[in-house]
Amino acid sequence: MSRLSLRTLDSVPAPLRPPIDPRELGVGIVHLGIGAFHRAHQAAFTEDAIVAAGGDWGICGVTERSAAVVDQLAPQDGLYTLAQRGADGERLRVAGAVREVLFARADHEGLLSRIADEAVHLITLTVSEKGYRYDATTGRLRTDDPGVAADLSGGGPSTVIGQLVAGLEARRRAHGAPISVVCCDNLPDNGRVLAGLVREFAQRTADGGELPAWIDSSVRFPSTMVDRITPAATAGDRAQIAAALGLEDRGAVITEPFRQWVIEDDFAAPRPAWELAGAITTDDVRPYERLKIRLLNGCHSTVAYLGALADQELVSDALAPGMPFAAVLGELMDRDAAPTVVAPAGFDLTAYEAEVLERFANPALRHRTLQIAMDGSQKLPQRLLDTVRERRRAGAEPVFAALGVAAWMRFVSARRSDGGRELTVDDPLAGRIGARLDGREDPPAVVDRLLSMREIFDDELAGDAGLRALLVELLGRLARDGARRTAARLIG
Ligand code: CS2
Repeated sequence: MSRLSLRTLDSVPAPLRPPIDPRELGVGIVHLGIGAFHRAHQAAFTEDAIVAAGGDWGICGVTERSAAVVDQLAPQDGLYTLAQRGADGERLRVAGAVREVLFARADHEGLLSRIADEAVHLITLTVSEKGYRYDATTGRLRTDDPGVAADLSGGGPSTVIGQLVAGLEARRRAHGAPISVVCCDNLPDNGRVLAGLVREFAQRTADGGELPAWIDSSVRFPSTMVDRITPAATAGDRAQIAAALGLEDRGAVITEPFRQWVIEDDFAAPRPAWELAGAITTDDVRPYERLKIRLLNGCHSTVAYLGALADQELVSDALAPGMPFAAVLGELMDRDAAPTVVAPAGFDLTAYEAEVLERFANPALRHRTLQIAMDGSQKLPQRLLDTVRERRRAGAEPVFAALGVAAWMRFVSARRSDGGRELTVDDPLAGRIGARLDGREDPPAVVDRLLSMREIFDDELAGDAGLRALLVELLGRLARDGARRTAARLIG
């Protein structure tokens, strides 16, 4: 079977072809971290914005950790199929906004010259929580991280922040045209966090040079809230899409119909008319951001650990009727997370909560609990621990958010499901967590040892005796009764 590419595009059924002409599109955006999420989210918004208002907003997608995406997309001239799966079936469309792909580690010069290109006005990022290499409790760069340290001493650059600073310096030297850097990861205050890291790195390397001042005057870092559930595509998905397309597509992406992007309208240079594609522009993203991270992502991580412990491969299975987990997530949102957020004016929180559960239950998505369980140490602080801390300050006992934390503790300490299946801890801190636990599985020891990890739990949480008791109790129940029965009793 031939492969999808510009050459074969004409053989794709007409309604499935991109609504723009990819051949005509110049590159205006450099995107760091071109995984499935970017292709389902910002690339889709960008393509629709081009349809609505034009502009040379083609994307140069940069892959950070492996060349796999280059192997998928370069032979396809950046084309890939977006398969949107909802209750009313599947909608396929070939997406055309990605115009080139490069592997940062293999082509530093290519990356720097793209960032320095005057036709480029935006750098967007989806490099996941761990890509920022920062300490979530202080917002500072982790200079003890070997990659950061190597970049600071003039290597690579191999880290995202190192690449950004090197690219911005190349741009300043070339012509100094303003540019916006848009973080699209699930971090609170993501634009401000990223700006802080870039400034800190620039100050450490530029030695009083002109870069920090140029960044202050010519670069903006708007915050954004992004939302679209995008599970990893499987070989089965690719085979099914190939059958519909009549072409092989190694870059196909599966996603849900829902998509949301809330963007702080603070740009240094032109941008696509994303609002014409449905994005919300605002001067304060924070209410949306907190809401999404604490309700949706907090629930996602909780159902990932509880579901994996209960031998549920898919989120939709864990939330099927008869399972207790949907009710647990409802309580988590209602009782624990919602009281800690201030919803944007006119926002219907009850409808939002119902929609989150409905989206998670979408059986066509086949989202694996283990995919979401990855990188827990990087996700827990903003997804669950901020909620727990705020509820404790208000004198409450956030049982359901604590259950999510306890389920993570059970997951990383037992490393097997209730049915005896092996569970792998895929996390940048996996080694440190394993060393700290040292094989202990008894609840008080597990709770104390994990609470003592300052990379995850701050002093306030670690010193809260009431919280410790709650976690010991919940972890004890998970170990004794299993995730399913523990959840059922809590909602009983
Ligand atoms: C998920 C998110 O993998 C995860 O940790 O919680 O990727 C989630 O699917 C997205 O944030 C939805 O917008």
